[in-house]
Amino acid sequence: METHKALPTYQAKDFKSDLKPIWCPGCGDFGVVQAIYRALASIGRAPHEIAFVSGIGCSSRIPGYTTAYGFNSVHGRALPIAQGIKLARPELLVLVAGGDGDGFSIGGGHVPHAIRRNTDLTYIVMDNQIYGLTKGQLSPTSPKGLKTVTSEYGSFEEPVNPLLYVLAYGANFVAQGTPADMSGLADVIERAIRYPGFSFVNVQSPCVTFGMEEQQAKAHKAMMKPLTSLGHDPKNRLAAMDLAQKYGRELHTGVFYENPDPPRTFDGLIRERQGQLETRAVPRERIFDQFLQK
Ligand SMILES: Cc1ncc(C[n+]2csc(CCOP(=O)(O)OP(=O)(O)O)c2C)c(N)n1
Ligand code: SF4
Repeated sequence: METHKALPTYQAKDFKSDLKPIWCPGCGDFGVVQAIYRALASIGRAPHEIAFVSGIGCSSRIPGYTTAYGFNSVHGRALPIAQGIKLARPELLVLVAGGDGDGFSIGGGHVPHAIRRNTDLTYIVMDNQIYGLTKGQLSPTSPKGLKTVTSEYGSFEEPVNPLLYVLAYGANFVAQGTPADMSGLADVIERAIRYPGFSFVNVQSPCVTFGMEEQQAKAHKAMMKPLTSLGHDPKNRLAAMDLAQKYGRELHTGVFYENPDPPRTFDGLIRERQGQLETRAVPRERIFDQFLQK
């Protein structure tokens, strides 16, 4: 008689590494990593099947606190590295994380290209509206008027709106969460990971040391408006963009946009082309040349 071995199941604790986080007590990133553990347990992939890439910043320490393969890489360069990993090892589940400075300042130029290329990965930004690691300078998402060590008179600049930014460039899965609502955050991260293609989660993650009062957990609990309670249809990109314009004034949580008809992924198209060339017995080293010539 044939016997079937039960597939291994994972719990949140299986994704927690032995490294003790060195974040300030109360930092929102503690909640984000917990939500990631929960989401990964639901996904059910083994830690060794996950590559977790980050840039540089307090939030970019996150891969080290998980049991996945981690790369705390270079400031602003997590996305190109992660795309390279996915192309070289398509069977891996690839996660990318970092701060708003990492993603929308020094790394901002990579975001549109990662979106239009549509490599299958999940990008989680811990948006605390400040540079945490370097001790409280203005970040691209700092609100106008914010006084920091680099803006004595209050910031003169309009902030970047990460939600509108990624929607405008055509991202097919866009969500927002806060660690003040742990199960909601774990849920959107899980849905983002399950989405085939580039997916984006903006996390309003409080910086308790340099961040604003309105950006702390207590304020988030009072402000939070789940998109489901507004009757928002996540299949409607224009409605998502309309809501995203309220970034900085309202705290909407949940899925803004999920394209119900996911386009082909870059890694999928490359794999398909490689398969065609391999059946025509083209030497492996020439596969990429052939692809580029077309
Ligand atoms: C090329 C380069 N430029 C600047 C820095 C200095 N630096 C390190 S982290 C950081 C910004 C951190 O802010 P953010 O990305 O928002 O992350 P947070 O620390 O707030 O989580 C900067 C400017 C660096 N490490 N490398
Ligand atoms: S400085 Fe801010 S972002 Fe960095 S660990 Fe402390 S609270 Fe968190």
